[in-house]
Amino acid sequence: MTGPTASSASSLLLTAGSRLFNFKSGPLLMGVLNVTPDSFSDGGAYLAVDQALQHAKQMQAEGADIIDIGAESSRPGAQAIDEAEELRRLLPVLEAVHAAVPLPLSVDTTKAAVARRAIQAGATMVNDITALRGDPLMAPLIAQTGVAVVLMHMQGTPQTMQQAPRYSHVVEEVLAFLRERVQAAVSHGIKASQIVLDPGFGFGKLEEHNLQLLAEFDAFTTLGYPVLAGVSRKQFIGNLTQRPVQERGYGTAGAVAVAVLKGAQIIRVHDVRSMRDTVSVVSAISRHARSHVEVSNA
Ligand code: HH2
Repeated sequence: MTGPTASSASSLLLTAGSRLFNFKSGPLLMGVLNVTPDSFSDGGAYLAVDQALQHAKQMQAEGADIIDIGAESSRPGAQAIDEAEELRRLLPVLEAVHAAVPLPLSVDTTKAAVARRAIQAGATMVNDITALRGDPLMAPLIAQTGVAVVLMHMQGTPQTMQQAPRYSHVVEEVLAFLRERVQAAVSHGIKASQIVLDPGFGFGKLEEHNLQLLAEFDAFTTLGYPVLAGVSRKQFIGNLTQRPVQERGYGTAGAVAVAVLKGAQIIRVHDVRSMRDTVSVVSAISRHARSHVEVSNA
């Protein structure tokens, strides 16, 4: 199955409520705003509304295109929280950011009730790490509201996913999963133009799996949907660089560069300023390489 405009990555479209993204000026940068006490790299830093708002404004100033707000950590072994607690953390921040920052807002949640309240408060994208498998009400909600949705691959759940990840062919299996989740989404009335795909770096994957997914990242772009890469500060980068989580910026830049060269359209990052520069340089090289090939083929 292919998406709305599989023939050319440069003609991909994404609709998120009334917003339309065409990726013509390069990949979009999604800045992460975690309003959690326990996220793996920035837990506790932005729990208070004014700190969170300040961080959102800073990410806007540094060149973020989208802000992804999450109130429940999905790090390996994270404690699941209930809907009331997630809303208590999320809504005041989302409302404050929506009022002050004119960027599209994404909500990182697996619960339809949380997504519904977030959409009412201004979110136009739902980043669902279960790819619509976590809550049967999520797919109908996305179809009814017309917001964009990120369908991400994960083997297991955040509580169990890093215990024994196992694949015979990681790229093939993730591709098959994403194709199947697109079918499921479309069967609920979600339009192809609402869908973003994500191979889910670190979600039930060993270092070798993450490296394989990155090395063959272009395989995901052939599905015909925008593809998101979420590599920022992740454990495999820590393993490769022997750096603690706050010192993985250069390692992250290496992985982001590969994802952009191999066609990623949305890059999810914690460090917007440095990754804006990384994405600008690599996507310019990538566009230059493509136009050069087009000219020499003409
Ligand atoms: N990674 C994290 C969370 N959400 N969503 C998508 N679509 N893709 C990802 O790779 C992804 C994601 C983990 O990062 P972070 O939000 O910083 O950590 P935590 O889950 O501990 O809050």
